[in-house]
Amino acid sequence: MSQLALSPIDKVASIESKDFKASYFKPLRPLILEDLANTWPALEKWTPDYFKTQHGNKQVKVYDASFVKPGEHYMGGIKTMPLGDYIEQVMTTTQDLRMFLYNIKSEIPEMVDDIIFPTLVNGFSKNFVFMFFGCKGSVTQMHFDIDMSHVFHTAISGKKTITLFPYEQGKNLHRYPFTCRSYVDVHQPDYEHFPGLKDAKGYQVVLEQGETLFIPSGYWHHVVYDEACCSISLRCSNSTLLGKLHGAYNLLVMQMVDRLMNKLFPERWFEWKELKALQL
Ligand SMILES: O=C(O)CCC(=O)C(=O)O
Repeated sequence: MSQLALSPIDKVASIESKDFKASYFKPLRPLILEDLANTWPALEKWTPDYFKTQHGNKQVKVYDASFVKPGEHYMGGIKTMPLGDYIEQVMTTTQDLRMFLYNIKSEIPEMVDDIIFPTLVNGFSKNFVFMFFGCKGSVTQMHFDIDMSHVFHTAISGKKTITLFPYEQGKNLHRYPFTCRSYVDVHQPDYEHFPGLKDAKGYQVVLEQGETLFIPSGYWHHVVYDEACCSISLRCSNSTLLGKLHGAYNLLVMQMVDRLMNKLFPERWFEWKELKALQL
């Protein structure tokens, strides 16, 4: 069976704001920025020892693949544990166990001082600074960010393989209705179950420590943790009225319907979404 059509992503050592806006931000093209985070104190400071000694007692929610399965853990964590214990698991095990969308601004505000907000574009959110952590072997399933923000995703430590598709490829990815999710596995594509994948055109990159990936608004992304990895996502609001309305609809209507239906009829609702997703 043929390979997925995946192109490499442009990489720059540095870029002027006007060039970034013209060539990547406005046309919604992903980019790897090598220098965006190179002066962040976080890169040196956030070692396993730092997390254990400074914030080890902090209770954190952890996630696995049940995040995308119907039932009680759908769109939620599987358990809460001390950060120090989680870091120990990250350092010593291979398994799918992640911290996801952990807002350091509200949870551990002093950590935000270890980050420098970029000046490439305006509109960075200072209130939502999300940290992601994963053991080697963790997977973040294919999705796009529900609020339609642009995302600047920096690997603070470790590396991960990220596969991206533009928003318009949702049909080829068999998007599940009322969600921002797809259940395709880009590393072992099942073309019989998901025939649209044959026509999907995207990008793939191994994001190395210190690099930042610009994920334009609405881009689908699937992440495999090749190593234990800690990263930060800075969000930049969608500046178009249509983008803002789209994000608000997703959050306030689409997500609510999906969560309610999962609560009421988990299996039947999931089966209905799958049926629709497979009807290309
Ligand atoms: O790296 C990850 O595990 C997920 C990142 C992500 O989904 C995001 O930054 O929006």
